[in-house]
Amino acid sequence: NSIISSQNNLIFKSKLPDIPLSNHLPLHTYCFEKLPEITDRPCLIVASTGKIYTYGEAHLLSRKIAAGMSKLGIQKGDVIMILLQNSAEFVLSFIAASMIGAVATTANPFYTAAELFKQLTVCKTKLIITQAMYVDKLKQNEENGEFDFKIITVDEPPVNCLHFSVISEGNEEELLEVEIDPEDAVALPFSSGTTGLPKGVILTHKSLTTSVAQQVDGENPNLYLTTEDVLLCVLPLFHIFSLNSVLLCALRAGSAVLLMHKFEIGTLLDVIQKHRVTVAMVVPPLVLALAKNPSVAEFDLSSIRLVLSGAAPLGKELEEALHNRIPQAVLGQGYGMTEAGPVLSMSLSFAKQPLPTKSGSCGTVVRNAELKVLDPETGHSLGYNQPGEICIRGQQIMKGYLNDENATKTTIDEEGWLHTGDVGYIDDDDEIFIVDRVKELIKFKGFQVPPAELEGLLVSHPSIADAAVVPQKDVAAGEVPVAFVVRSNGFDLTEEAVKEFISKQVVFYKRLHKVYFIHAIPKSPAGKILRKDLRAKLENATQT
Ligand code: 4UV
Repeated sequence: NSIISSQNNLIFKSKLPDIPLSNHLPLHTYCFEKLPEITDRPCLIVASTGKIYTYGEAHLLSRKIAAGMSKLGIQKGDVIMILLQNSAEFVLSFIAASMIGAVATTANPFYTAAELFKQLTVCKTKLIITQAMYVDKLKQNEENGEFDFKIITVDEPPVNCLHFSVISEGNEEELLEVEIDPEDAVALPFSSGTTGLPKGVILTHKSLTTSVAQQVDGENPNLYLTTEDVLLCVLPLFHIFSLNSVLLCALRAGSAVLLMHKFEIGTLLDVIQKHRVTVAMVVPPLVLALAKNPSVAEFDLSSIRLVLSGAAPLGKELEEALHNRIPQAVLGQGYGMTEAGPVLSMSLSFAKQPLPTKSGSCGTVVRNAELKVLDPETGHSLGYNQPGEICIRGQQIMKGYLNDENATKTTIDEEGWLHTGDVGYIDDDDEIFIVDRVKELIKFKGFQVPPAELEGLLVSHPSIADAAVVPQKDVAAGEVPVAFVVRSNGFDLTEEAVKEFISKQVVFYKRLHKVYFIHAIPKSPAGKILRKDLRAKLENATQT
């Protein structure tokens, strides 16, 4: 067993030995370290057009874009926003930003203008790379706020916007070397973490190179990828799961990345068959589609050797149903959290020398990291088979939240432990099982729905006195947000009106699925919403 006792802490480690980390390197240097050996291998495959970029081409184009960004005035430490579906432009811009020491913040292109406004305000973005159809939302913000950003579109640019060629036709010979410290930020995804509103998560070059190394480096990598692999990249790259475990891991290993800009089951099956996808990173709703959709039987999925599910709990029955569909593939889970860099654990069935794993487990803690399970009552760390809050420590975790010292302090304690807000236990074989979540977060198909954001919107309604938003279990989405609402005057406000009020202001997956009117929101003496009570109320309501 891999438990050690130190200073009153019971600490779990990987069953794989620690490895030397190359985390002194800037992210782009680390990812393209083996470039000379793989220059002509496919790096990016654009599913919609069939266009292939070799490693050599991808690297050269990134250098051109980096030079182009510099010429536009982007400097070390500046934040650029990538507001795109999965595409070659997304990938190349991300790498280019790293090359000049800039920081890429990513956002969902489907966000409303108001949702984007918050992220733009916090980040002070200098440049936004997007598509013409999203420019209106950005322009609305330009009028509202004190912004000073340039907009580049990958398609025909609207007025006052530039075309992507302005940067992609940069002269790589003019690219100046910038000094990059491993502690410099490179990515700035947004996450609400354990409480409150979405915050900028500072991931440094060191965080991401460490996380990728923990997965794919070493003699016996935890996630064994080769230059022959073709990875399915259908999960959005603006979320850290796809960015890290699909894109960056693939680049480091020299595998090909098959970019799909959206999920549609027919197209997905078609491109898996056509491009002989070997590795599929998925979320549970995708497992459901692959396991249950009748059209799956019409396609040849025999190339798939590995399916990694993450971002939300995967039920045993679903895992078994998928196994029946693609019996040759190894199935398992990864467990991540944006703030954790992001990967905490991964199935050892994906290792070069695989170990047997159990259905329902989220794998074993990654190497070069420490994990402990905290008793929420006593604050003591727990041993095998006892559920508590999962905490992780290692060089991969975030540096902190952008401009939010308080939230950083409540998430990473003085000893460097990051508290996840997830409840789980470690079984006798060192496998992690997540059983509950003590944080506020709701996950709709793996997407973050921060209750505090919806509560803020609800109480801004003139007829709402108080509100609380909690998750309700849902077969297709895992969880959906539902609201408890206290009306402020009379009983005129209807469920429909509340739902509509919210849906106008948020991206589709944050929409309320049900509204319950109550007289008062249960709160602790300190004024905290008693979410557990509300969740219990829901369970009773749905059982009867
Ligand atoms: O911050 P976030 O949206 O981050 C993620 C990241 C997921 C992964 C998964 C596998 C990878 O290899 C990887 O690179 C990234 O989802 O949400 C974090 C919360 O999502 C829940 C849990 O509550 C986290 O704190 N979650 C994530 N993975 C799992 C999960 C899982 N396998 N099982 C249950 N819950």
